[in-house]
Amino acid sequence: MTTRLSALSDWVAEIAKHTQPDNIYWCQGTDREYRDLVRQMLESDDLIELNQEHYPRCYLHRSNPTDVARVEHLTYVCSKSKQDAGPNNNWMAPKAAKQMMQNFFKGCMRGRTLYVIPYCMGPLDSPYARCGVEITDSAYVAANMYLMTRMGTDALKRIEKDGSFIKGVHSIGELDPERRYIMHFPDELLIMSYGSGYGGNALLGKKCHALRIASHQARTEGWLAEHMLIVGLENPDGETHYLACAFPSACGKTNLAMLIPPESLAGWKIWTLGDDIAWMHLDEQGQLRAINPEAGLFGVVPGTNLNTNPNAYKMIQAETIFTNVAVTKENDPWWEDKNVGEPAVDWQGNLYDPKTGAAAHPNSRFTVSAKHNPSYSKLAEAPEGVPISALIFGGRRRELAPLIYQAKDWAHGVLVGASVASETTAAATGEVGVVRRDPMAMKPFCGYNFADYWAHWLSFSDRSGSLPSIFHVNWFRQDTQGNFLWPGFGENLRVLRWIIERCEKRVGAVESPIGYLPKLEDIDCTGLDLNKDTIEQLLTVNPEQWRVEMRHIREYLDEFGERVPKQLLAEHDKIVQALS
Ligand code: OXD
Ligand code: MN
Repeated sequence: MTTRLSALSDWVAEIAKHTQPDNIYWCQGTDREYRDLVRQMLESDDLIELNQEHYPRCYLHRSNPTDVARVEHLTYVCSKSKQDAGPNNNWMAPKAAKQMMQNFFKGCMRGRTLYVIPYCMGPLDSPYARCGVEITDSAYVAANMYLMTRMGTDALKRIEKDGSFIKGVHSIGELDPERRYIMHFPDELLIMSYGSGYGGNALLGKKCHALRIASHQARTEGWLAEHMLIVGLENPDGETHYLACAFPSACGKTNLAMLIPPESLAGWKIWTLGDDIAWMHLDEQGQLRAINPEAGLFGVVPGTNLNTNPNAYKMIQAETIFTNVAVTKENDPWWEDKNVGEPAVDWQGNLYDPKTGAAAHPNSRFTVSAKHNPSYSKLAEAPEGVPISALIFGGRRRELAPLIYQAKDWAHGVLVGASVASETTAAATGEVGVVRRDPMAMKPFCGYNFADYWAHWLSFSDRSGSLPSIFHVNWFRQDTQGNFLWPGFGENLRVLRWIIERCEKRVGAVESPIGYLPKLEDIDCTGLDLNKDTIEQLLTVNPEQWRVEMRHIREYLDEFGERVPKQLLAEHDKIVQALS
């Protein structure tokens, strides 16, 4: 197969000439092709067959132990000027970056196959979808892209119709951490990634295209590319509201996207549109509408069980690629908090020894098509996307942030988003419990200067009078002994329900300096083991702590200098005044 689009065939020829592969293969995106890729990888030991009776068509991939996570320090945004990339990104001059990458890529595919993967981010017939082509020498990447995106012949047809596409060149290279870089060239709509086979570094449709490059495109074209899950909440009367929610890593995004209503909210249904990325456009009526550009999930495995996320647990019983989990004696996949079975072999393939740490890597992953999610929304394929009723930001804060509050208006909501911060957990390396600023949960993913990004967010209120309300949640408040005050998981629906009632203007609120809070009686806590004091604690604002927080927020905003929108600073001043 090849293409009638010369911009594409010429580019593939140029990359092949430079990288010297033995073969070139154009992916078609058929099930049969996926089976062939799996068979080849079983032969080359890139995949290991798991117990096919217990886990049909499930396989395990073991990464190089130095290549198990995104590498933010090796990820660069190479805009023309350093100021355009902003203090939130690593920057290298485009010419120097390209030269370095060209040197790495020279002849790197000798003895390998070059896969051409045309893909479409978003439903194939959606005006909001955007396409890309990834060139890679990794069959694992091709197989994962099959599960995660709409790829192959149909995507190629759309690319030929559009006449344009994002270019992504990837090679696993030598998997040498010294020769590993993930480079973005937003002005050329180009990604070059070398030396890693790990998801976020290598599956270029996801973080590289759908967030870093797309956020840049979205700014020029007037839309938003966000690190947000999209979920539909259907009430017992059959009415559904859609929410888009941004949380930093380790705040339970996938769990929230697939939540199971608690018994006390029987009759409610949850529909998942996406668990990681939302592309949002204003329609002609000024309604914000979202699509999920992805078609699959690349989720963290440890902690997934029948209590924390029953839908995800069921979804990964078949047709799943596991990366870096442990295995049991029966050759079933195993991970910490699976609550079933015992590990026999750890994620590196060694006999499991508890003294050497976790059996599954803390960042071990599942890749699975979203079709297998029991709560997958039919509207995930709707070309026009879904109308968004509310945007929700959140973070992991032991103290300070109440369980829920609502921003007073759009501009205040943008400040709430820009102020998102979260405490680090044991799942990441480094100190635990340190507060990290992560505006809109986009710190690792915004492809341009955050100051310009906040200005872009603020500009939406000039274009629509019916923007969604903005909220902030914190499921992670703790008492002085370190016990969580709020039960979390499915019970979070009680809070989401208040959000919907606010959107429908069916419930009042209490005004506070930081925004609107629920009246105690408006969060339904029936059946929960929570006393009134705890609920009060969850919903109070401590002015002392907030004054300190506002100082930290201001210091953070000031790091972005003159470019920070005055309107954002004015929103900050308003809160400081209200607190004093
Ligand atoms: C992810 C992340 O993998 O945000 O989705 O790190
Ligand atoms: Mn993510």
